[in-house]
Amino acid sequence: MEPFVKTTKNNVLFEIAWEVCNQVGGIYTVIRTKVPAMVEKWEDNYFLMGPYFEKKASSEFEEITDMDDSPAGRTAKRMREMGYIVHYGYWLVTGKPRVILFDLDSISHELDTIKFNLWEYNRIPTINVEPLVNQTLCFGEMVRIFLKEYAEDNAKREEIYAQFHEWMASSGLPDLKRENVKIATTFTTHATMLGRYLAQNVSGFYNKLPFFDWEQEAKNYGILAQCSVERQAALSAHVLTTVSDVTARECEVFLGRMPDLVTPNGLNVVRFQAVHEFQNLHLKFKERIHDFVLGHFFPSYSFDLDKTLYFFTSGRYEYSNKGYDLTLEALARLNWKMVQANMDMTVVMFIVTKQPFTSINPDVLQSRAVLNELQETCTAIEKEVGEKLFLATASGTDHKMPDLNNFVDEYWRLRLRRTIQTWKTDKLPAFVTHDLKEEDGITDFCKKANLVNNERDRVKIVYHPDFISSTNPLFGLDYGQFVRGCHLGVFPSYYEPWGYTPLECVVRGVPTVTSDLSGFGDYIMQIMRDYENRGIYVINRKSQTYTQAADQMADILFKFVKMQRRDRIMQRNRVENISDVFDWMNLRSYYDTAHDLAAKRRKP
Ligand code: G6P
Ligand code: 1S3
Repeated sequence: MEPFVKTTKNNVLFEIAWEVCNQVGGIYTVIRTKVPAMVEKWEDNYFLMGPYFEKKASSEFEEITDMDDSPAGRTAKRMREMGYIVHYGYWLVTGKPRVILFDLDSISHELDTIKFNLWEYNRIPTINVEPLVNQTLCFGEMVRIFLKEYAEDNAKREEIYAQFHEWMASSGLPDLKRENVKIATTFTTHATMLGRYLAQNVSGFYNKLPFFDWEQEAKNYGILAQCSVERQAALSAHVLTTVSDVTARECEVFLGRMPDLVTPNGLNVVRFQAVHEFQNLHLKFKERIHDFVLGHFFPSYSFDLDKTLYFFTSGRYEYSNKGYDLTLEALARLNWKMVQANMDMTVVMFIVTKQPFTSINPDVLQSRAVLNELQETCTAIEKEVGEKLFLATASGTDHKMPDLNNFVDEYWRLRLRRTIQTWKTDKLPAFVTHDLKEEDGITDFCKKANLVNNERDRVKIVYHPDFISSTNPLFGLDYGQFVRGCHLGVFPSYYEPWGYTPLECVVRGVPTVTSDLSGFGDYIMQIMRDYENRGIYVINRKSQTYTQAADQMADILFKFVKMQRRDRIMQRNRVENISDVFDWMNLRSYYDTAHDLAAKRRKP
């Protein structure tokens, strides 16, 4: 790795993304977690640019009302004088970088001209596109105007770099090139539009990849505008990067250019001083998950919580892309293996995603409420018995052990009896926690495979079609705490340019399953030999059939279930130890290389 050199005052970097101050998906994580490492290098010469959405900005943006006299501040002021609304301030995240947010409504009256120019100069067709695409075109144009103005004033005395992420930020990039604006540009794509669509819809996508006609397919799926912006941005930038070798192959076919380098994703890794601290947290949050499981399952039947393992998967609902299909298939096989082997272990699998629902299932809420009531009643009885026992023994004279039953009030006896009656049910524990608006691939599979929480099953399913947050009445944990409480994260994706979910497990010391078709899995296989021993299981989806992959995964899960607690603890230590590899303080260097290359190419 190159020795770290802080920037000189003559360099400035603008990083541009639709998800700056605007969380939509994974790119937000990339940008936000990378900030501290970027600020460390670029100091005050680092600026982010994003769209301004009042509601979102209100919680993470702080306007600098007294605009500073920095060059960027002056350009923002100039754009305001031109009639545009430009917000300039701080992004309130770790590193607190300066950020420029563009109000898209302030340029929307120029949309027809913007579209005309995109066609005229770049052959990008944008007629009749959905409103979101129109917004991105407004954003791209405001970015272009800003950068052009900025470069006119400053290019003579400093090297200006611009880092664009995805097509949604980049419709102005082709014109920056055409107008020969003196900025060293890098375009990073985090997926390709066509890859996303085709992987979901065409079986054998990877084998067919070299033979797709991008334009024809873009027309088929009605995404020609998005694909054209993406392609032109990729072709216009001085440097093209993507997040993994997996996606690099798509770039060649769909964008007509092989990336110059791969820029893998990291996190802002904060490790505990004391190694055992994350193990303690695992125990703490596992007990919170126990509470949910107790309330959810025990009214119907019980099992030994000390011999229960928590697996989970999470992400957007893309049934086959995210590998939910393979996960369920492997779990059905695991269940069969565990039942055959007469095992006394139980696996509870949580599937956390987002699907339309009307409300939390009333039965699920009810058992949660009854559990709370049971807990309160028991605590009250415990207190009453404790106090009365103390008094009786302290004041007693006959040296006899008092009868504890006499210390419980009739009121509390009755209340406990009633609670126990409402507690027990003949129904099976629900395998979906919410009332879904429609059945989906997950519910269909569970019903067909009869994986519906029968008592004899060793694998139980809790399908939670909503993302987890600390205000959630079922778990009362935020996502990070929930991950810590689990034993294994399961993400055998079919289409996943990078995939943060397994990495989020690694940094919390939770073993994980990934696949060799995901960018993360592919990267791990390149940099490490003993990844499996360290708790990262990579399913071979490249060269195996679906059935073979399901078998491989069921074997891996079965092996995991047979591990002793001591081995699990040691494995968690080993997996957590990998964290530093994915710290942006180390991975930023890939972006540094890209930016250096862009600067070299910009100069004639
Ligand atoms: C952590 C705690 C231990 C606990 C263990 C449970 O390591 O520090 O005190 O016994 O978790 O591990 P398990 O894999 O059974 O949840
Ligand atoms: C993309 O977000 P997605 O979930 O739509 O970018 C992420 C960040 O690079 C990446 O982790 C993910 O695989 C991509 O698919």
